[in-house]
Amino acid sequence: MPDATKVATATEADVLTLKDYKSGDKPIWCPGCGDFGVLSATYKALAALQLQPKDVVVAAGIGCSSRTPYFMSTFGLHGVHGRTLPIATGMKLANPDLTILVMGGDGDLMSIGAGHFPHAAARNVDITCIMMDNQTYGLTKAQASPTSSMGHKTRSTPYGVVAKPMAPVLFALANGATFVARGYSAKPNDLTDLIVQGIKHPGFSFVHVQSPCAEFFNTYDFYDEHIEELPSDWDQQDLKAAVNLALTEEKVHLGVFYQEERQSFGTAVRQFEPEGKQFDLAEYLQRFS
Ligand SMILES: Cc1ncc(C[n+]2csc(CCOP(=O)(O)OP(=O)(O)O)c2C)c(N)n1
Ligand code: SF4
Repeated sequence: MPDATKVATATEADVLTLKDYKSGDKPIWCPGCGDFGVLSATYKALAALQLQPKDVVVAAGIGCSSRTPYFMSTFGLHGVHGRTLPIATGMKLANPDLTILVMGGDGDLMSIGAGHFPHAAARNVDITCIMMDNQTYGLTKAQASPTSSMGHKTRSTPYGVVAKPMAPVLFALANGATFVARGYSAKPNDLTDLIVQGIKHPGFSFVHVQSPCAEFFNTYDFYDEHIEELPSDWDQQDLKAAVNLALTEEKVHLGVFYQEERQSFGTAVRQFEPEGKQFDLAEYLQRFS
């Protein structure tokens, strides 16, 4: 758990710069890890929005990518593998003023945590989920992940992966995410812009980031060759077009695929507050005595 005493205490009047979002702990990632680019884009996005570190929580599970909260001066949670989305949902309901970022890997969010993803998207919980996809389990030394390509040989798949890889953008679109974008860790400025838009969006924002694992699965050459920006006149309200594009395998498109405005989970739930009964713990426990 990141050290709460390190949460920055800038006053409202200060202009916040990148250093205000750094914890002082240096990332321990391998040289060339894509996660450096994602961390840098996240600092820049928070500074662009001038968010006070005390008003931001970065929630993560387990994995190399999930170590991100340690390197930030915001509040942070380094929780159980794959369980960040329900925890973040609770945090947002309890304190709607918080800006909550869920950050983790393709293993954390698409494997053990995949069961939570559709529900956070369908409920439209007002959080921003940034997934660092390196198509492998980096922390545990390179087993196959749900986004590994077919045929990919790893320690856990010595004859090659036989499953079709999950398509995270398609998964998010199919389950009702109201902001869906893709970035590349080697393009941190464009990624910053996507994260800014995701945070500003009032609902469930998913930013899928291709973030290569330099140590075990170095895909920089592949992405440098295959990425393609979305056209400048792309219609971000056209769900079917977004789905079709997400199905494309020839190119890896970057940009905002889709966004829509829909009531967030917190707003929907809070409208019933006047009808709600105050929960009386003593009275409740009495029933079991
Ligand atoms: C309940 C549980 N199961 C399995 C593990 C072992 N484990 C730790 S991290 C991880 C996968 C990490 O992959 P990913 O989320 O893609 O992150 P990366 O390290 O690649 O950034 C696994 C399987 C664990 N810590 N807890
Ligand atoms: S093992 Fe891979 S994902 Fe983990 S820090 Fe090293 S390069 Fe990054």
